[in-house]
Parts: sequence; C-alpha cells; structure tokens
Amino acid sequence: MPESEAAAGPVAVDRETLRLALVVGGLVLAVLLGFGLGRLNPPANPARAGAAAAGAADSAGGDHAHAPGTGAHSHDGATVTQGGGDGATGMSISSAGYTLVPTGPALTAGRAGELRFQIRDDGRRAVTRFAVVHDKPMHVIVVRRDLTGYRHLHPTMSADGTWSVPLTPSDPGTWRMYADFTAVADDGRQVAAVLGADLSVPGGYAPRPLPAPATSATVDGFTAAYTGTPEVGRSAPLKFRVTAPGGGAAPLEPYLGAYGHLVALREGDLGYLHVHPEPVRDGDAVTFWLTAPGPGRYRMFLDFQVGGVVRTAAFTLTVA
Ligand SMILES: [Cu+2]
Repeated sequence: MPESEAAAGPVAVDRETLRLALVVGGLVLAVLLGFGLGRLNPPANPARAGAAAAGAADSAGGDHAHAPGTGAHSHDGATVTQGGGDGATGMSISSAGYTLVPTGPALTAGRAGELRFQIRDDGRRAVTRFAVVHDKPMHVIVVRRDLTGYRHLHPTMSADGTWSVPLTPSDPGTWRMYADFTAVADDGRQVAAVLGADLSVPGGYAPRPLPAPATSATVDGFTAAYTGTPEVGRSAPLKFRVTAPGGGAAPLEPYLGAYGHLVALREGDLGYLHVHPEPVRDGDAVTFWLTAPGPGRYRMFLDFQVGGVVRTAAFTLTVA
C-alpha cells in the first residue's frame, strides 16, 4: 500500500496507541471506524476516554456538521481548528499554524508528472506526524478552477515530510489543490485543517461552464442519485443511491471507512466543505450530512467503489 510509508512513520506513536488500546480498547476501536479524529493519539488518560467516546457516539449519530463559523472546537479532547470564516475551508494556504508548501516540479497538461508538497508548522519545519482519518493520513483533492478534472488522491510521505503522488493534469489552466489532513503536534494535540494552493498548468485556458443542477449523475453506466435539500447554516442529510449498469442497487464496497466519500466545492472561491458520512447504510442508501455555508452553486463529487474500482459522480447543486 502506498500509505504504508506514511503510516509507518510515527512508530513511537503507534506503540503508544497499542499500550493505550489495552486501557481504552473500545474507544480506540470506535475511533478506528473512521469518524472523528484519527487513531494515532487516543486520549492521554482513561478519564478523558468518556468524553471522547461520547464524541465518537455523537459522530456515529451522523448529525455532526459544525455550525458555520464555529472555528476551534474539541473532538476527543484535542483541539481542532477549521479554516474559513463561514464553515468552508481550503481557501487559504496557511491556517491553524500550518502552511501548505508545494515543492514539486511544474506540471504540464497531458504529461505524467508528480504533485509534491510539504505541510510546515509554525516553526517552518515539515510535519511528519499525521493522524489517519477516513483510512488515510493525507487526502488530496485536485480540480481545475472551473471545477472540471476532479481527482481525489492519496499521496505517500517520505521521511522528510514530503508528500508525493503521480498527477497528469488533463488540460491547461489554473488548478486548485487541497490538502485535507490532521496533523499531530509535538504535544500530541491533533489539528485538522484543509489548506489550498493554486497550481499553474501552462497553455490556453478554455473554462467550461458549470453543468446544470441535477440530482443524478451517470459514470461508466452507474447512476448515482440523491435526495435531500442542503440548507444554509444547517446540517441536512443527503441520501445517495447508486444503480448498477444493469439496474438494481450497485454492490457498493467500503471506501475510506464508509460506503462513499463526498466533497463539495463552492463555485466562485472554491471553498471546500467537509461532509460527514454515516458509517452505516440506510438500506442501500449512503447518508452524508452537509452544511452549506451560504447560498450559491456548488459542485459535489461522490466517490464510490464497486468491484475494486473507485468512480466519481459529480453533481451541480444550487443552494437558495
Ligand atoms: Cu481521501
């Protein structure tokens, strides 16, 4: 697995995790299921386990979206800081003391390249300790600024904290990259952040208009459709169903700790929305809780896995 290198980095932390697992086994198991924060740093003492377990249960309930502008708040006794003033994140290259530093070679449209970057802390040092969230220590989204060309990537980290992943931009233009991660500070504090940076891919840029709003989308014969109406400032459930090419419910497989992964990006500033999945399906529906930070148009990208292949269905959404 490409992630093994990164996951193997914080050896001392893993050992600590193992020790604590004996004390707070149930809690660690709950956290491992993929909601809330990652598994590297469980609470430092059992007294905090109760609060953390309550937090995990809250997440499992699903109604876990954070009110817009909530800012810093607490999960599992660790401080979590979200960037963005209204609940959207990813518009800033620095947030919560961390900075995204692209370090790679320039990218060329249609040519196999590599996306490379570091996350540096407020001491200008490359961060090497990350918590595993939704099965991965680092999630990277790449999209052109017209919201075409979406990619969801999981880079690997070298010992010096440089993350890299192969990337072939399909077309010229300005692309946006997002690094979605939870860093583990020296004192064990976990800080979740989504940082964004632009990447220039030289050549003529012919932006495409956003497709019309729709509640269903077809990819490789699979049709994904959702019900539910996102609202400004309120967490609302969106239920997605995927139909197989031959009809009937597609046999979804777990992907990133759930039966799907959803990212919503806002037209205009490319604000990134955290969307929290329910770990358990409702029949054949996968539920996500989404809070729209404001009115406008968004592009939602649903990753789902069938037969070992991950596909992405994209939807334009208008929030009134
Ligand atoms: Cu990911």
